[in-house]
Amino acid sequence: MPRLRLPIERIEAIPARVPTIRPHHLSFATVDAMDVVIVRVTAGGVVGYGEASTIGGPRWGEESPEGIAAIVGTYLAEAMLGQDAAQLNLAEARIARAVRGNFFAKAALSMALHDAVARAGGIRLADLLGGPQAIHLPLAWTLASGDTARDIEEGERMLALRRHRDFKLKIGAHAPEDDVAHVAAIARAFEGRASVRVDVNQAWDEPTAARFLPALAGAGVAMAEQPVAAWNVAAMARLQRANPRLAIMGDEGIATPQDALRHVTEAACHAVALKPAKHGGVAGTRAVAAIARSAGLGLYGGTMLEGTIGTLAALHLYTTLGDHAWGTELFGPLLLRDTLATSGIEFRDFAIHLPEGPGIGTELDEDKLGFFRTDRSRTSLP
Ligand code: MUC
Ligand code: MG
Repeated sequence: MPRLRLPIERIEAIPARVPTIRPHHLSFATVDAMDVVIVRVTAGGVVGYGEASTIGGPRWGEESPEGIAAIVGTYLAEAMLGQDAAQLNLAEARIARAVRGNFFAKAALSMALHDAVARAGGIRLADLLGGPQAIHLPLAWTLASGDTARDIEEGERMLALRRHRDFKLKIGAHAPEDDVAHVAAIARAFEGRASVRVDVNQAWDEPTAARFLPALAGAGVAMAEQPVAAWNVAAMARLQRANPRLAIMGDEGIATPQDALRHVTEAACHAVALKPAKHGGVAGTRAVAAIARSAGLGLYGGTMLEGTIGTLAALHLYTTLGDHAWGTELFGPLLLRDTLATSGIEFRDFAIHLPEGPGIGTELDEDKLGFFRTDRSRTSLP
């Protein structure tokens, strides 16, 4: 039986910086541009794309755009050039062994290989993964303008556009009393029309979380993401036990399958934010999702605010995983002022829609990449 052979001929990692439509305020940084690394792989003459992004450089996690580009372009390229991309299980195992950690870099290459193989077969990435269980997924939006009135106005616009009816609020940068007042005002404004969740991005210690999570639950918040430090799984468990009305979601604390197992065995959360970047690619994401699902934890299709390429790769993957109890937040391209892809994504009816392939279903816009790339001076306008 002949089989597909796709020897990897070229691996490129290109850093780029794309401005956001407004400053995005998180507990640890305010972001007005997203740093992304586009990975382009050529295998058997077929080109596939992947993307890694960081939020505020190495501040959300340990990896920086410069580091990602160096890891992909040097160490992962050395390990993978000449290997058969079509042997995806072997390829992912080799990537995992080639360097320690560096999950964002590994994920971008994993996505690009999967995209190339799907394109070579003329099918969607989701079909390569066994086929989607849904062709659209619920789409949350993050209200993080830094101002309560502006957030309410932005939320009203999203509802009127029928784009989002789940809002995640970024808190933790201000006094907790002020954060709770901010969240309560927004929850009141959207009561009965939209859900409100919060993401503390590790900013609180356990006593602060113990004191203020009940107030958030009382204001109508149904889910609180990573209220305490990623390492503090024991505190997550105590907080979850003390706040049964609230789903505590693990994000920064759940990268590897072992992290997921630990959260399960310690009953440390009711929900898990998936992010291919955190999990090192397709195989890692599926492993974490399987553990979470087996333990009855709700899945959330998370984002690192990637542009169109990374967002599409995550979307194809998430559609194959079954029910996402908390929906997705794959809105990255909507927060960016421009795109590095030749086509957009369909965002409508409060959902993100799976495109037709092949692969992820779009192409890299070389002119835009030429304009936004940060590794050489700009030569032309987009
Ligand atoms: C995070 O921690 O979840 C996802 C959405 C958003 O606004 O920030 C990210 C990161
Ligand atoms: Mg988060």
